[in-house]
Amino acid sequence: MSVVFALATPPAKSAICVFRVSGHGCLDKIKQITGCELKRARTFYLRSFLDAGGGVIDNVGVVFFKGPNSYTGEDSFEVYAHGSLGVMSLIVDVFKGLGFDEAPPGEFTKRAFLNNKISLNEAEAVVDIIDSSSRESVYLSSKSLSGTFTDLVVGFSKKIDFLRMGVEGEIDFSDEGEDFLDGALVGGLKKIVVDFSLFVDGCVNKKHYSSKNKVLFVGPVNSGKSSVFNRLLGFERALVSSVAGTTRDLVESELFYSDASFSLLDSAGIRETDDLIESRGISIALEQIEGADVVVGIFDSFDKNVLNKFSKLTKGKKYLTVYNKLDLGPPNQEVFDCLVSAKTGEGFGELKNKLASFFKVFDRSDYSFLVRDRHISLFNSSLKCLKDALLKIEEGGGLELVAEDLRLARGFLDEVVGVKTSDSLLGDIFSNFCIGK
Ligand SMILES: Nc1nc2c(ncn2[C@@H]2O[C@H](COP(=O)(O)OP(=O)(O)OP(=O)(O)O)[C@@H](O)[C@H]2O)c(=O)[nH]1
Ligand SMILES: [Mg+2]
Repeated sequence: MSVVFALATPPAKSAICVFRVSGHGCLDKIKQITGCELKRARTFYLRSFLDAGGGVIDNVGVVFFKGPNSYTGEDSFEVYAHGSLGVMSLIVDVFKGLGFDEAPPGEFTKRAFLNNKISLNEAEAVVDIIDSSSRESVYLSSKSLSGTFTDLVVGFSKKIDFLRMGVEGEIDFSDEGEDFLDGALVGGLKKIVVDFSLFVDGCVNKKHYSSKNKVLFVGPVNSGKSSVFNRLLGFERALVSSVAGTTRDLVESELFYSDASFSLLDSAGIRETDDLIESRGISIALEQIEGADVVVGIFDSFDKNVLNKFSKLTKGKKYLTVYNKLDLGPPNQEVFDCLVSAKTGEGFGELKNKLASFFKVFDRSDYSFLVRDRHISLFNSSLKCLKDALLKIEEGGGLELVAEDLRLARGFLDEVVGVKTSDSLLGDIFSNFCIGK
């Protein structure tokens, strides 16, 4: 395979940037890059990084790994340089000049999989941990990454193989036309159906787990929606002004709080208006209610009609009413769920807690592993085959058919760990990675 390189850190100004290089022959080039030979693998060397003419670009850290004892399983090295855009661009030029190719997304992990360093589901867990937006999903992904999940799947595969060997044995020894299965094998099959069902129940689909908790702010104009939104985020994301109708477009930002991440959406204040742009903004706000998980109504006064109108607009969604501008005085009715002042910050601890309480946090012990649609579908197919095998035995079906069901059940599990995987599936999986991973 060709030598590939990639920037593993974001292409932005930072203290340090890290480049990865992998592929046969790449270690021979280190001398050219640093002007000297590095003796020991896995040792951090401080060296000069030289351009093609021998000019010093930067003082960098270099570590090399000798395959197969590397992430990719190939000879590889990493360069830790100062994180300036100029340095990054010059290093890229040097690598290109040496004939290295820019790595496509996921190339390093793909090579690790192809070189049997990790299973396919472990490669997928690498993406999951990078994508993790909550603490819980970090723990769930790291469990898959550590190999526990693979061990369990491989363990089930071995048990299925063992049962199939038993069934095949019975086929060889059974009297002509008389199919009979040893009670221990039947018991074994029943047990694996139960254990495997429990395991599948213990997996949670990444799609549901990582879906963003959408919190939409609505309310009359000038009630302080954008101010509350900004105060929650801790910075001035949305424009605030005393002019009614300031917010037109939808403004979105992420908030991480209490083990979960939220997607906060500030919207245009709702009122009757002749302004075309403002009324379009109001329509967008109303459309967003449908897709929101929680709607937060922000008000700066008590008006029964206005409150009723907003309550109706939320169409049965989870709804929190917030009275803002508490610093100017409390509301004249105690009907609000939360009282805050975006100006002073009063009441925001309670508001955040109330928001977080709307979202169920998965219990790590209930949901043991984070899986994808691909895994769920393979698990269900495998479980169906196991159940079919059991049914056939109980109904006195042919042992050949039972053996075939077990073979199929095992095959689906092979696909989970990537024993047999099509090139197009690999393409789909690895194209979702970041560059440099
Ligand atoms: N005293 C006081 N003023 C506030 C508070 N929150 C917002 N304001 C003021 O109220 C005015 C409107 O604030 P915004 O945050 O722009 O209100 P909005 O609901 O987003 O307004 P639109 O986008 O126009 O619908 C501004 O002048 C803010 O400074 C508060 O807690 N106390
Ligand atoms: Mg606003």
